[in-house]
Amino acid sequence: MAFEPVRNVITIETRGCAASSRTRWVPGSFPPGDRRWQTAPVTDPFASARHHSFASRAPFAGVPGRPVDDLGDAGVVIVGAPFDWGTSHRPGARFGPRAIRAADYLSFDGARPHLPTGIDPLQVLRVVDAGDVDVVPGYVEDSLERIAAAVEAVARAGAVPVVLGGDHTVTFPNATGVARVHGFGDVALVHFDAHADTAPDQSGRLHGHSTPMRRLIESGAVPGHRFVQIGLRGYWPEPAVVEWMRGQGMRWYFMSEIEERGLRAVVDEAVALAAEGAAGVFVSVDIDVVDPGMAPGTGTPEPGGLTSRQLLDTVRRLGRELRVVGADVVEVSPPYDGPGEITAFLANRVVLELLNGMAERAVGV
Ligand SMILES: [Mn+2]
Repeated sequence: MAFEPVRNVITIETRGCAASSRTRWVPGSFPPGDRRWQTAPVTDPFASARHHSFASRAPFAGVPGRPVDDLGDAGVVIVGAPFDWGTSHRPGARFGPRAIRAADYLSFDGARPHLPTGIDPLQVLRVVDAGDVDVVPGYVEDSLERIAAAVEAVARAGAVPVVLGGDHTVTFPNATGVARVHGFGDVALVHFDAHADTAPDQSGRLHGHSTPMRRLIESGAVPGHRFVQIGLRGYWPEPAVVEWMRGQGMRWYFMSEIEERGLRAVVDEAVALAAEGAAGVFVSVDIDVVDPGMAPGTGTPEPGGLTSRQLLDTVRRLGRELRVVGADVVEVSPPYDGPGEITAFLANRVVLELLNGMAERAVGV
């Protein structure tokens, strides 16, 4: 064995936070239940911040904090996945969950009545925040397993997980966790991105932010014909990969097609495709779908994207028109953000607008 940790800090301090079921007691350390290293209530969902300086310290919009193993009657659960060791270019998305939660000028009171509708999605959907998954920096597969376990626990409790990334690698465990509950192969995935994220491998390895959609298709969690991708552009992936995507029955809308046909017509079609025969829909928003002029704080910026207004309206519409069973907002990299935290503010509103659409659906407006 290469090394043996002498203290059991992680196991004790994270009990009750997002992925505690995956932590294990290490022989030679303090035994389970030993409270010597415990300085916070075991149910604190933000305990992860005690040993990860990049983890979140406070809940989204001031909603109640609840650990994933004690969610009560929550309808939607915010979960942070501060993971960026799957990036191919600029890192920093590990700071995303904290930045998205912090980018907010309103009261920290768990209330967000929407101006156009008067509906408060945080109340209607009984939104709580489970803090950040206790990831393992540098260890890709351990971290992805913990994220999948946390998301699965939320879905199994009957709630909708909304995951704050993190680089896009996390959509593999996110959608897998949801599919474990709602049915492998039965969940559709609406994917906003400049990139298809369907590479066969990244640097010869299975997991990275260029491969999650490929892994989901190959594992059967989300089959190709249940994919709808919106906003693709630029110079990646290569034609052979696009050919593979076509063979899987994936559907995608390039920015050029959106410009030509108009966003409304494209989303009409996307909604119909995603709804067809699916038990529910997972909405994955890579913030780089938006033009880097409005969302510069991201790992692989690609000019010529959607406007923030277009993305906000579209996610709200999806929440209203589809049965959303899970979602994530990923690739916010605060170290590269522009003046005024514009990317983090946008991501915060993407979450709220999606929730608004879901709340409108729930109350039937
Ligand atoms: Mn992506």
